[in-house]
Amino acid sequence: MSSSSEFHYDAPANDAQALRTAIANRLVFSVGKDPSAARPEDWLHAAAYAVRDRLVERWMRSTHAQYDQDLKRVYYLSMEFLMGRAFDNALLALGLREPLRQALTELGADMQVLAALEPDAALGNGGLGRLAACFLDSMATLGIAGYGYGIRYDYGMFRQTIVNGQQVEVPDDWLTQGNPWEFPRPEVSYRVQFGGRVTEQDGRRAWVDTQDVRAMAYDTIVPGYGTAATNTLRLWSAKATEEIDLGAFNRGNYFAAVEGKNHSENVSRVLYPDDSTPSGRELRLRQEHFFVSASVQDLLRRYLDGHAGFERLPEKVSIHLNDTHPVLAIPELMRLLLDEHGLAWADAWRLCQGVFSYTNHTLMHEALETWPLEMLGRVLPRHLQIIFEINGHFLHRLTPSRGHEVELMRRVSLIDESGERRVRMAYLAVVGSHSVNGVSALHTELMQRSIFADFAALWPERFNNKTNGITPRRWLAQANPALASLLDQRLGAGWRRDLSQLQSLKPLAKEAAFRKAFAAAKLANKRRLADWLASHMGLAVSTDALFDVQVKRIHEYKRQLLNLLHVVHRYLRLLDEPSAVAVPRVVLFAGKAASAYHAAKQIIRLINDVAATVNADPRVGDRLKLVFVPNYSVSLAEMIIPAADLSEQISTAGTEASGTGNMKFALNGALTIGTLDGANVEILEQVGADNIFIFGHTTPEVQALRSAGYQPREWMARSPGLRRVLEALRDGLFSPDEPSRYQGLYDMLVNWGDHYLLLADYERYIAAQDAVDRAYQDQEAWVRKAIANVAAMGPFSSDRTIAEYARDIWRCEPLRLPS
Ligand code: 26Q
Repeated sequence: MSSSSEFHYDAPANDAQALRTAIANRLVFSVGKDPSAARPEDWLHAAAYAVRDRLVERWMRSTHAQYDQDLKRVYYLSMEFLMGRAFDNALLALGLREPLRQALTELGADMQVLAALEPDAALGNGGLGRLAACFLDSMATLGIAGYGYGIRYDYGMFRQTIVNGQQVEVPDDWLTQGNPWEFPRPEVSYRVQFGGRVTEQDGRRAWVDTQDVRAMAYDTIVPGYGTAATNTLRLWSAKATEEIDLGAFNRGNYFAAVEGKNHSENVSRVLYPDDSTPSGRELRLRQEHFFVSASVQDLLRRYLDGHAGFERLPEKVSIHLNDTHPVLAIPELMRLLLDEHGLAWADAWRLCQGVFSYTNHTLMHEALETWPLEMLGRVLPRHLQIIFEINGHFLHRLTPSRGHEVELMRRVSLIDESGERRVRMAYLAVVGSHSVNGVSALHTELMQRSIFADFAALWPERFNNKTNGITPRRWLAQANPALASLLDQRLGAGWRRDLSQLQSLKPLAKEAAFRKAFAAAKLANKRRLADWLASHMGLAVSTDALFDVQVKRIHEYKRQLLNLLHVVHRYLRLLDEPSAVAVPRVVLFAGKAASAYHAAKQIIRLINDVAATVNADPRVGDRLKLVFVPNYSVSLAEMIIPAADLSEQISTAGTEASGTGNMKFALNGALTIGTLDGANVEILEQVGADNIFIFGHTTPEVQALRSAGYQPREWMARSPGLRRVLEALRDGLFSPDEPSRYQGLYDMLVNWGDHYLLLADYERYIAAQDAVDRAYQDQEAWVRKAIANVAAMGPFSSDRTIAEYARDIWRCEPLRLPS
């Protein structure tokens, strides 16, 4: 082996000629194909390798510099990373889009066509997973030594197909063509233990007779933008030989397919396709422990590589918990420090609290993770012991001087003793961390008044807000080249790294020429989407219509059904009086339903049934089109969002922790129709009331309605229009072949309590939609509002969010890179 002083490699060149040679070499030497035999996928892989080579150089420099500077490292632990495609993102970071396009053209390939062949890395469900991906992008861009740690699922988020109007899940075999972006690291592997029992000798515990799995690392480079700094996403895979029964993958036997082989080797097989409704299955618990144990072992090894003793751990290591899913990292770190490294309890606990921080992403009771003691004790007996001991110390310290201490202890205990005893993972996260944050101002406020009220009273200094953000690289520079190049012409290119520069757009809204160019960019994006709908769905839509878009996971609290009630209302009104509907609309939905979530699946079916009726009705024509785009994904979002005129953010106030789609739409010049929920509140503050359509009950009003005994029937009785719409659904106007199909949805709203208050917000929503129509009729004014939205989005860059995490929570310094 040569020592590093005599080791040389060629820094790869970046001109089109060099890239062309590099692609040709990679095709032959890495893909192993002759150009005459190469399929488009082979060319894509060759190009990906050529691009990756250019990243590796930066990666090595960054990794060395991090080590030399002994920087504090931030470990972002997340069950989900919704990365999407890597190709265009890497090109943007390297500034290679144009030379690579040219190189490929010379080789006879179309870069755009090749790029579209890359499967999304869909290792996440929705907002939480995409946030993790945006955060990685921002950490690299800001030079923070951040590592993502997660699971390399063989099968990511399922592919959604629509058969007879209904969702059918198909496995996402994203790795079958190989993944040119990842580096397998067979030498980086750790033993992860399950089951067994705990022995004690001379006060020292040992966890024995376990079933073990090996976790093997796969690394992906995370490029920073406008810097040579890069980071690493390290995903763990449990190598196994058996395959799950993928034939049996639809609802009902989706879980059965994996559960039958609920063995350790299946642990990294498939992402749980649940959003905000944890399923509580044992395999999920095993997944959580699997990746957390490997990650903690790996980061301790890296720490000990450069430091003797654990004293400086909190100074050199931050471990961030993305929701409660990785919370087992707390007892796992305790276990390693106590049992493997022989630390005393008090020292180990101080270190734990020093390194851990936790983000909460939901307040909904049914979404809070708890695990039955029985299961935890069986799968992770040592961890359960440690959790009991943490609980004992914690409860002991609560001052027993007040009369109600027993009641308080019952409330805050890490163990829920009502019914089947369960561990409350969110409480464990709060007790074991030095920082607990919410993801929008409203959510953080509610978090401290509801689920964590007792803890916020005990430790107010621990709680803080970090309003979410999105990366402007993917969500503007990549997704919206038309607007991006207009911004470059008028503002320069600096907005990509400093989104606050968009403020300078404000005065430009007064300039007719700018408004014209801005409107032209929006139209180009609408055409791009309309062409896609025509070629992929055989659907003709007019780009003159207002594009009204709701794309996100399908969930009752997000109220896609409220949106649909408006569509039905509009349809009926159109039939009554065609001239009353002056603004033509294309209403577009996309989103997946959790495979076991019946109500969400019914909503999808209803959207498709209404679409079939409305789109086929000759009386309607271009005045109303309803579209459900199947298989919503990061890549589809990149095409759909820039084409939107109107962004639907209509969750019941107090339910959506933040939302991040709301930010993506506004950044791309859509106006929001929304409730005062999540980050909508902050979007309103930034854009001003004239540039957004806010409606509906506020959080305190929602609470008041509920505690006064909300009666949805009364709201229906007071609104003949609403009643007509609901009865149309109930009586089968959109399901003539099975008139009672939507009786259940009707009952949920009218007879079973309408938990998310759709009926209470209906009239105000219709009024807000009428206001949208009126505003859209003045196109000049509409474009001014759209520009005002883009101009106000600076604060919603994830660079701002990450800078706040770094300053307030992680207390880390950025990398200094010699250029
Ligand atoms: C837990 C246990 C078992 C199976 C599944 C789960 C599970 C998986 C995913 C529970 C929750 C999730 C996802 C939650 C989520 O995406 N929350 C969203 O987070 C965004 C980023 O902060 C917010 O913007 C959204 O408001 C919030 O809904």
